[in-house]
Amino acid sequence: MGRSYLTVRVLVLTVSCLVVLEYMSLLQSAENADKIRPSIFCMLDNHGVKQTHFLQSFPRDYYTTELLGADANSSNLFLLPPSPKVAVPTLNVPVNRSTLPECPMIPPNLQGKFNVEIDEVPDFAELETMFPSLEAGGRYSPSDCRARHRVAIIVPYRDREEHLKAFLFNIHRFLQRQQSEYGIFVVEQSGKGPFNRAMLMNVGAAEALNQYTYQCFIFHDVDLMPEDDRNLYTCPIQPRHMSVSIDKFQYRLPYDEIFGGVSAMTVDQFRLVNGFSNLFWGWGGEDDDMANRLRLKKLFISRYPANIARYKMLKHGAEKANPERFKYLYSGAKRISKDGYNSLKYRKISLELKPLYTWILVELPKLKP
Ligand code: BGN
Repeated sequence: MGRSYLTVRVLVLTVSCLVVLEYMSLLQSAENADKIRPSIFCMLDNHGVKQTHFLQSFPRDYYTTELLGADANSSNLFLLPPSPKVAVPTLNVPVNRSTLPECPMIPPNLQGKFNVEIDEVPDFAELETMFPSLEAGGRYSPSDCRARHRVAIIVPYRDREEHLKAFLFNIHRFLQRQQSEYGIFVVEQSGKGPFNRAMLMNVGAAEALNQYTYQCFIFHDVDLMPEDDRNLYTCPIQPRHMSVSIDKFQYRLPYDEIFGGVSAMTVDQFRLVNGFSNLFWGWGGEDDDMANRLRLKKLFISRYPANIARYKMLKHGAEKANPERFKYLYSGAKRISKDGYNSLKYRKISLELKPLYTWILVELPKLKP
């Protein structure tokens, strides 16, 4: 009786010790995992399985820091002569922020979902007084910490002044809450011919890099207003499609490969796929061509969860669809190395550092396929 009682006690003690040991080792590994990749959002995949979504778990200098603006002077990329001699202002070298502490990974003043203001937008003169911390050209960096990424927001544009006003009103407040270091580049196509959204984005990339060592681009339609500031406009590890759920599409992704609306790419990713094709004149297909380029170069489209990556779309008339888009989409793989950033040509009519944005007016030539 006495011996078996002792055996039971020894067994209980041993099991308790094992449980405590296991618990401690679990705690340890969880702590180490957090050190490697701090998690911010939790997502559910299609099967309802919980996945951790990692944002910016990489250092600030992860991206190429070489002066990519030099590209614009290389033989591959040039302005169509004769280009009128416009004084090209460049931005001042930013104040030395290296002594500031790095901004926190999760910006402390986020609001989450907020009401997008589209009905009562102040006029430009008033808007310009509302963002005193902006530098010329619509540049911003937080004053009390060093932003984690340098982001160029590229907005292809023509003849949508009301949209531009609403966009600027909403986006500056949004990005400043995110403690982002950014510049806004509005690239306007001159003339009345078919719009070439993709080529304007190539121009925006080249011109932004001429100004500053941006690490990534966010290509942004002017009529899309983000509705939740947890949708962080940071440099992505894989190209990120940002406008996942839009009110116009009942907040549903129209199809898996869509890369239009708002999308983010690092400078390196952009260069790897040779930017956008220059051949898509009129509505449609240029974003699908980019999705094909990403796949060809073994990059993946990443997305934030749909309840966060939400957008309101401003109303506008339908643009004329490009009847040639199917042809160019099918032949895209053959052209990736010669049609894109390395074959871009444009005539820069004007570049102005306006208070709220950098305005670049260009004439786009029809390039041979
Ligand atoms: C698709 C367009 C995209 C556009 C989305 C959302 C084409 C190519 C034909 C296969 N693609 O149909 O460019 O972003 O709709 O509007 O038209």
